[in-house]
Amino acid sequence: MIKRIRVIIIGAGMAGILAALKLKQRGDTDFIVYEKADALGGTWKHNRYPGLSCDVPAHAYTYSFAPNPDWSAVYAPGDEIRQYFEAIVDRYDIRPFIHLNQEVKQCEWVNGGWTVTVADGHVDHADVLIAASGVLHHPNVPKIPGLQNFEGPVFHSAAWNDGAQIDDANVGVIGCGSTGVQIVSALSVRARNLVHFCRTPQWIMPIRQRSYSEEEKEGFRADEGMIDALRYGDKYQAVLRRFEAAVTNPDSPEMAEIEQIVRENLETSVRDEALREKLRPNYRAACKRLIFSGEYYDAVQQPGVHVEIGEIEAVEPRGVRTRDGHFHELDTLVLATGFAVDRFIRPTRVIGRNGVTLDDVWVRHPSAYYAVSVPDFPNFFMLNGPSGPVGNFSLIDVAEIQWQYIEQLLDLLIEGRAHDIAVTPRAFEAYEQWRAAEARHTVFATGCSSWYLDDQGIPNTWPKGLPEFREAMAKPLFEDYEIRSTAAVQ
Ligand code: NA7
Repeated sequence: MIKRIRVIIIGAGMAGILAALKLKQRGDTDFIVYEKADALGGTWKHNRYPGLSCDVPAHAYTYSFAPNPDWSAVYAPGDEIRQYFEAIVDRYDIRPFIHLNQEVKQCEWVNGGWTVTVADGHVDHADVLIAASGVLHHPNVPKIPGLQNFEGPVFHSAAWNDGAQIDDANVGVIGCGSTGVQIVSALSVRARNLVHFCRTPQWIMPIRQRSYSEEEKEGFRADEGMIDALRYGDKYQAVLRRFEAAVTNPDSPEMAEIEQIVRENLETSVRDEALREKLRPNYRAACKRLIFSGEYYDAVQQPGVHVEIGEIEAVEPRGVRTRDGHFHELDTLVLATGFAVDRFIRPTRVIGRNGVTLDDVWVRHPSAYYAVSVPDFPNFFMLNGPSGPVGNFSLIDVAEIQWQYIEQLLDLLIEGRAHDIAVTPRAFEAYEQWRAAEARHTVFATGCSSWYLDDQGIPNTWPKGLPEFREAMAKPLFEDYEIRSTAAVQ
């Protein structure tokens, strides 16, 4: 017996678009995508700051089934990635299924199905809920004394203020994650004075950004195999495997190699000894998410660019004062201070069986069985949910692996073999124990602060490489799921 199920997808970023087009291709479900923003693209719609690019090579940060011969550069600029997703939505004809400006406020499991309430008050119903609401989404606005008193424009990197004075202005950038490093690299040739407030210095992996020539793009168009060779060929795959070996075993020769590369980058790129020592981190490479940049060290050695390491004392109406009493007069202040990383689908209220909410289950930190399923939340599946692979992988690869896994669970519903499915509490706990124990051995746990760590300081990440993730996700262990039949529900 085939049942036509209805699926609600929350979020029209990379993962939500993936789910939608895959369901459209199957043709055996009804589905709808709710997106709270006024346009699709998720991260690539919200982030528009100068210098934005993806630090995963463009041909690897692409849906596997929709290669793009037209990428302009080895590392694609953010707006080009946004345009790629727009083009995909049209190519797969899923725009009519995407409802913009529709923020989902609450999802509740009632009478064997999901009741979904949207901000405008309308209520929808579905058999299955797919949370594709992103990982790094809610800006972290730092609690720095006096921040609210700054007289010039002050804004978060994910809410870029196009009206703010940058060219020939005095600009401050707080934060030196991937975002702050990209912004500083881009603004170093535009601002009159640029101050990078960097609480904790970062290790920088040098990369060579370059544009693809027209001949190269022509080659990609004529022969998709050339794109595959870049993405799946030995060279790039070997880089990934070496990186995974390093991250999962900090004592490995692969980690020693990374440490040597980033140390050498610092030694050879930064000429002034005092600046070099200021920029030298006191923790292991890749403990924080490794920064990929071929430009940052050059940028901070430009005239008019200054790096302040350490804590900020206070923001004052005309600038920023550091702990040593030094005052930097500024026209514009950019907060590249990262995101609230424990939110996932929240603040949307998700209520599972017996009134249990995600806030209840995630009271310590967000977690999910293989980053996909949570006990007592039947037919609720996440893409890029908590504790998934987050190292310097392509999250598109991760979402595709997760989707083919989720589809196998959907098949049980569509084929009428189940009415609802959720991981059992036992399997969830066993998985979480294994994952956390393994994660303690990764480089992320070697003594630095980062957005990977949970409230206990344990990396809230998949603790192995991508091939292991792919293998583990190839087929669900159905014995780990509570699979209820229609009869049991009625
Ligand atoms: P990240 O990587 O979380 O970096 C945030 C930065 O902001 C980091 O340097 C923080 O310093 C700094 N920060 C946060 N709060 C403060 C306060 N209160 N004072 C000073 N500095 C502060 O975010 P990104 O946006 O750069 O990158 C996020 C991800 O996007 C990245 O990993 C890629 O996946 C893409 P800290 O290191 O905590 O001392």
